[in-house]
Amino acid sequence: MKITFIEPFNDLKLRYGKLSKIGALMPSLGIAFISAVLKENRHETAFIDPVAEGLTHENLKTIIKDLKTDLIGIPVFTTTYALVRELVNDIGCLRPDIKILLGGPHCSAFPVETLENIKADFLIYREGEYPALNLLNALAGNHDLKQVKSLVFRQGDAVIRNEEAGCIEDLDALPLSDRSIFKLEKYHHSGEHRGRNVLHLMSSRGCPWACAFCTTQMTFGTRIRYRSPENVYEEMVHLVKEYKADELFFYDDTLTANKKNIMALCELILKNNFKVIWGCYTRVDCVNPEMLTLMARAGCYQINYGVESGVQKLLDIIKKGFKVEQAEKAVKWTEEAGIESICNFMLALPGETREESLKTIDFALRLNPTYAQFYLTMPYVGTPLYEIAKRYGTVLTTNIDDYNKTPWEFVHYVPDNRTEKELTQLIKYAYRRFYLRPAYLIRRLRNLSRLPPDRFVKMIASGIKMTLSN
Ligand code: B12
Ligand code: SF4
Repeated sequence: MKITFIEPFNDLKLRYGKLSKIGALMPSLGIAFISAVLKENRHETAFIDPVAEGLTHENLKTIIKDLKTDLIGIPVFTTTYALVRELVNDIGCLRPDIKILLGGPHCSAFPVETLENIKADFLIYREGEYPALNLLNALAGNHDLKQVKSLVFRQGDAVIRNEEAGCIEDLDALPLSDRSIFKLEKYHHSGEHRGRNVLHLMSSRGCPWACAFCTTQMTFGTRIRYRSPENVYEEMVHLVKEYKADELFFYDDTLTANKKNIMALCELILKNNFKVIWGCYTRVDCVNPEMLTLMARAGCYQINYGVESGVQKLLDIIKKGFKVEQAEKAVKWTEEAGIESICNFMLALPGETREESLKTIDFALRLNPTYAQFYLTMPYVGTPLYEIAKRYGTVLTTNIDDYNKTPWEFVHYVPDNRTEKELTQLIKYAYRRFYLRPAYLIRRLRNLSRLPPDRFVKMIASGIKMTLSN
């Protein structure tokens, strides 16, 4: 069977607002994994990304009219829900003969409701690789769809949800993700990356922490499963040799969760004298100086931390599970190891007063990471944060179509005794305070020269736009 994956029209302006010039446009790693498993089992796959390929709505419609495929697969994020609904309606009008399959983070959070409200034929929740394979096999052999675990499908007017497939236990058994379906030259990473050809990979899935705002566990569960360091190393080499990647970025939620594994991976890189720069996401309570020094020696040049707040009471409300002091230590150790740090902060958390917002901004200045990103709190329906947020303030919109609005330009949530107007000003104030410090600007100008020149110019222009706009 042949499945064609189509991304919805999520253009950069919609995703990043004023930061659209430096925002990332990356192909979906989830689809690359599914494609690899399907191809290994003799199915055919293709991929269309209208934004990356510069298509207009009319171009895409023409392509869909002539499409030779048995199935269309569409990823759904909460941010792209409205766009997917539109795309599914268009496909339904143009090609009622093609079946449509949905999957992705929003489907894992709301499997039945999503298929009830979007007129697709099938939906797969949680990890998609083997359920997608089982669905294609079932369709090819005309087998009973009730046997396909993690599938949601229609039967007459009813929407049927099959039992869950469970997590993939042996991640090494998965084939290397399939990048050949992407037109990789059409993509770019966000402005702060040094590489021109940045490719991403994942060495683990799942997360045992329980931050109240997060939806990762709905797809990947609460237990971390790891690929072996040898298997991860093999993919790193493959991406550099086959795809000429000049930077790799790990999409693991917490790359350093298992100290033994990350140390072993770094040792492998060093032993083989393998040269590539790389970055990752991790938690501030999962690093130490010894590990960071080894990571730096093995090519790590950038770490992205979710610091969220400088106020312990607020960190506790969102169940972040670490102490403010741990963030201070982690950023200090990271910079001392010669690794850039990116710290993300959530402003207007439930229960946050104006004084506490200012305290978080001051904290960001004190940490003095290489980059800081400030977001206004956006409580996702279905997360514990959504219920907590209602207790401490007003969720302004429950309309899912509003979730595609950027959390640094649109106010989704107002804590008690605060106003929408004040929060709109606050986020700009945070960026101005952080980025327009003379000492910071001097430090950055020195280091920005490590970026490719065109990206350097875009970073400066976007920074000015973001910090000075009304
Ligand atoms: C990398 C990343 C990004 C990249 C995007 C890169 C890309 N094109 O994928 C960047 C940095 C740009 C980004 C931005 C944002 N992100 Co993000 N991001 C991630 C991250 C860390 C990794 C994604 C990934 O590749 N995962 C690995 C692959 C294997 O998983 P997957 O894509 O989910 O795919 C699996 C299944 O979902 C399913 N599947 C996926 N697609 C499909 C399609 C079909 C047809 C089928 C059948 C199955 C299927 O099968 C796959 C294999 O098992 C995840 C966290 C995570 N652990 O996943 C958050 C995550 C996806 N992001 C999230 C969010 C909230 C955002 C932002 C809104 C953040 C913000 N505040 O601005 C923005 C959205 C921008 C926008 N408006 O579109 C949420 C999504 C929540 C949701 N319900 O939609 C996540 C889950 C983080 C979280 N902790 O909650 N993000
Ligand atoms: S924010 Fe990170 S650490 Fe917290 S639950 Fe999500 S993935 Fe886990």
